[in-house]
Amino acid sequence: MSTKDRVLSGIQPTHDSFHLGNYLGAVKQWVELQDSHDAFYCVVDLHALTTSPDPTKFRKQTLASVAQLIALGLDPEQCTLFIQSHVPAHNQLAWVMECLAGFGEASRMTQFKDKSAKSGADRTVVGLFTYPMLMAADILLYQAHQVPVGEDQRQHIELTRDLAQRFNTTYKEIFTIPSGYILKAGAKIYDLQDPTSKMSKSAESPNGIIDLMDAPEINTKKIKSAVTDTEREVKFDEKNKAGISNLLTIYGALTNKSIAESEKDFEGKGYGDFKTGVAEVVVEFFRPIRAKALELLEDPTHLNKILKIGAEKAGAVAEKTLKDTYDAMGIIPRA
Ligand code: AQP
Repeated sequence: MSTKDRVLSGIQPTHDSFHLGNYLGAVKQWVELQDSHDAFYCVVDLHALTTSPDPTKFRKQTLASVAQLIALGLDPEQCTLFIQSHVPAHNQLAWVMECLAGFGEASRMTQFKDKSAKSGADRTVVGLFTYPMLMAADILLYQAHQVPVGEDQRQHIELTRDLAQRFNTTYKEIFTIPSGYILKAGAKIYDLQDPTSKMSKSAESPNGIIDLMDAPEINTKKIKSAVTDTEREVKFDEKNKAGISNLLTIYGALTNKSIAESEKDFEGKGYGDFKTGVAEVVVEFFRPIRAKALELLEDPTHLNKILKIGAEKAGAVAEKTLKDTYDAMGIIPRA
């Protein structure tokens, strides 16, 4: 067994492409952590069912998500890459988590409150309410020490910690208590058209989202049309210059420069030149990744082989935790 600390994270296959927020907030850290940690990463298709996806599109998006993760730098030899539904223990432990979580604490999850407020109570599925308990199961099954996610997931990680602690004190010390691995810079990338809202796959308009699978011209146009302010100086000031600050964060994260260095690159330059500079960096960063993802998608057999190995490795760890959990709760194993 590996002596390295373990990490786990997941991403939903809800769209044809991941966006820049998914990459900078989460996947960039996944790639970095796969060498130093025993890393488990999954495409959380069961979570995505809360969005009632079209079955034909969903199949494609799930495989496209796997291809993008590999193209972004996940190495299936270094990490365990799998699809959540291929390991049934996720659903099984989720039920245990649902029986531990209080209705009140689940009702306080802001992601549920925001999303259900958007679609209205009648169109909100129960799965959206129980989503954080499935996420807790994802994490706890693998005894993850760290969970690399964006800022929007902080509350779900806190709930996971509470549930793990509650289980451990009520029954037996089964679960590792995980911590969020949330960076300061890049943990929240904002919509280019509304730089006070997070860049989000489900935003009403696609104009503020940079999708990694989009053609370079589309992303260049979106960056050049990003909302800024009436001033002239390229300076980081989240309160008064949200749009410029967001672009500086993106530029710095993709070039591995600090905010001060990024500001310096555009000293004395206007917003037009700045946007052109950011667009070039984004487009050149994603160009080879998009090409690699498209190439991988031409060979689904190869991707499925990777996923089979991933599911076997993940299943072995998950089943052991589930067995220990059931045992601690007094559930009799099948003879
Ligand atoms: N804007 C963001 N900035 C930083 N990190 C972000 N993440 C998502 N948006 C941002 C991080 O991406 C990872 C995968 O999240 P997910 O599969 O839950 O993605 P999502 O929530 O479907 O992505 P969206 O775009 O935010 O979708 P909707 O609109 O459905 O809510 C997570 O680690 C997340 O923190």
